[in-house]
Amino acid sequence: MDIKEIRKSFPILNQEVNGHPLVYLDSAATSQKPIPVIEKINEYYRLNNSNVHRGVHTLGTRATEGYEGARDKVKNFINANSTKEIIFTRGTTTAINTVAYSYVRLHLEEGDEIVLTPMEHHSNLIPWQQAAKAKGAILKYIPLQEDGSIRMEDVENAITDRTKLVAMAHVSNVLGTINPIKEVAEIAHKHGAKLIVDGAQSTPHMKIDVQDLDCDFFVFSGHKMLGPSGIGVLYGKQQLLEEMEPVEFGGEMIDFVDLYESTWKELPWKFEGGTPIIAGAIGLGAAIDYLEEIGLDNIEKHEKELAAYALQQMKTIDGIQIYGPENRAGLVTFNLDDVHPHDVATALDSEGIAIRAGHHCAQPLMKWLNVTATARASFYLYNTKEEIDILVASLRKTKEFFGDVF
Ligand code: 7TS
Repeated sequence: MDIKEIRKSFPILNQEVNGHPLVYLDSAATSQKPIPVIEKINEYYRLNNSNVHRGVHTLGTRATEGYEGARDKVKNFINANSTKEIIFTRGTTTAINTVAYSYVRLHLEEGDEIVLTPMEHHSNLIPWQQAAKAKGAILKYIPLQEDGSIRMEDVENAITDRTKLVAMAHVSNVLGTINPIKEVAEIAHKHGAKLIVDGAQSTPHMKIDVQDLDCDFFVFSGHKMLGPSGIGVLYGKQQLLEEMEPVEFGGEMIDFVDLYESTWKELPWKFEGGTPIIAGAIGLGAAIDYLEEIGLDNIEKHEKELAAYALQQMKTIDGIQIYGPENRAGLVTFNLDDVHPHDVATALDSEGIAIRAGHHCAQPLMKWLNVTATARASFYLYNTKEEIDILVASLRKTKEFFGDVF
């Protein structure tokens, strides 16, 4: 993988921020976009813009082909069985809420259990709290080990015949933990439960095969994988999606409408009420082409190397606390002594380094870590070891500065 060449595709990286070359280490929040993605969206609006699935005119046909072509790319990208299983949504959050409102509320009864982990992003937690409250169901949590991983025997203990659903992040956005989804799916299915996987932090960084994982639902966001914001994907096994009622009603998703009764289109369109996210889907398709050209295996390997190097270097900083397991995805979450993470992020920003600070939409996990907030550096295919050296040098400087203040 030629990182220098790759970086040429990301014009945003080639700038100074606060008088320093930009070091962008916040891709877990959102990734930057390569020129082919920007140009594809540009081309769509310049040449092909039209609404889909209705016009018989040429632009309408081009827009429809672009939109449905993107669906086909997504299907191949995650190895789904059929494009009927690929629903375009606004992002991970909307996809999870769709399953919570439609599938889960349909099947959930009083006393049923939903099994989660304490590492979930709020988007994979609050929809289940709300569904459980509405139906009198119970939330159960698989405990975390000290390093932020889960043990299979705890998974075995948590999932029982009363479990209707297991909801789990593939990769934690805070700890970088990579969860054993395939094994969890097997246990869930043994008990007749369904598994929804939050793939927001895995899909951009590793090869996903939903048939191999055998999860029932899998969701992710385009903006974290080089695509535009406002587009995401809900994958569901066809039979489950067939059973489900739409959540949004209106144009585009209907078959026949009468004054008192209506019927829906077939999959996947029954879940895509209103004019869909056409340019977003086309942009996501271009992002998939770009990722596939470089190869997910190469990207994963590069990020693992960066994470291992960052861990090794950051550990040498006096007073640093690093969270998460040794075997992790491409991010490092940490605190620097008593310096507030917002102060760390502000100090780094003054040197052109972008990291995230805060609770990372994982307040229960912050509580478990016994902190109110952390700092997080996250990596992607365009980051380099040199950038990690800059981060580490700047962290040392920050530590010394605040050390003098305290
Ligand atoms: N699930 C996980 C694991 C995430 O990391 C995020 C976003 C979401 C769900 C929600 O995705 P959305 O596209 O619907 O917003 N995570 C982060 C983050 O870590 N920093 O900013 C957003």
